[in-house]
Amino acid sequence: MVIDSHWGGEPTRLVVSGGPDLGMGTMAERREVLREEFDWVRTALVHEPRGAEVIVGGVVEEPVDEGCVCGVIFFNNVGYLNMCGHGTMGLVRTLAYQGRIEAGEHRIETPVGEVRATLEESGAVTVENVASYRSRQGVEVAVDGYGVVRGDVAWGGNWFFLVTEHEQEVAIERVGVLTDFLKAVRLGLERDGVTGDEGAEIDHLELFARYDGAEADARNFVLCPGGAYDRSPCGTGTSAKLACLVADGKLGEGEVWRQAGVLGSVFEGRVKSVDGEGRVIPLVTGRAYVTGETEVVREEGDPFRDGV
Ligand code: PYC
Repeated sequence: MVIDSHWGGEPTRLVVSGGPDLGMGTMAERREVLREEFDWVRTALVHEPRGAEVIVGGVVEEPVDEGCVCGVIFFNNVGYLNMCGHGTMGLVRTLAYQGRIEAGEHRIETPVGEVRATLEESGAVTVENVASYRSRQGVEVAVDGYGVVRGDVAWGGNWFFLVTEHEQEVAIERVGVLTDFLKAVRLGLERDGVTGDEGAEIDHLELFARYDGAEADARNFVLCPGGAYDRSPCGTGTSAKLACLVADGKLGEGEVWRQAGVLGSVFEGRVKSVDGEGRVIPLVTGRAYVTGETEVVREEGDPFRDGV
């Protein structure tokens, strides 16, 4: 059984029962079992004809630590995620929809560590994400057809390249153009061997622009690893942005940064704390909605039952 939800237009599809037996290891260990032995779960749920490239999927797991409400492993159309902000908001709303949790703080295990999520009576969810930080500042990349762009490499639960200097207008009508631009930036990063720490692949790219209005401090456009763009402002991307703002001395503990996505939906980001090495504990608040509850059928003889 899967439950679908979305935050700000970005969908999340979670296996809540009947999923594969991944053992009782950590979420990082279970992610490898899922990848090696049950990748069809990912493709069946996220690829067409049942899914679409925009969907972030996940399996909800029994936690290792009984004090946690659950574990979760997120995936997308090309592979597995470390963490997912909008997906965690979707998970919390899904657990509440199922009657498994009530308002309050809940601990959740992910492949990159434990996160906390607070569900308000209003339905809003605040995710306290993993410690986030900027790894490299002002990296210049020569991008074919566009010239030199400059950005920061930062960790927010996934690895991001945050493009701050560019000539692009961020608007929903320009999704195709922005996607082409960030795909070209990705090729430049790959060519130049720009990575996250310890050679980790930079899987998400994020473009920032002014937001005209009082609701947000900036608008972003986020390209996900499989070529889809994030319809939401991206929870892990907002965490990476908070870390960069703190590193630049532009945001401090307790201060708020409101991040609009390309559709105009807004995450409220806050800096809970900063340690001596500049690692930020981000708080990201949003509101997810449940959109469906489905018994998945994989009919014998269907050549596309596990996705195209
Ligand atoms: O909200 O962290 C996020 C996210 C990652 C990919 C899509 N959304």
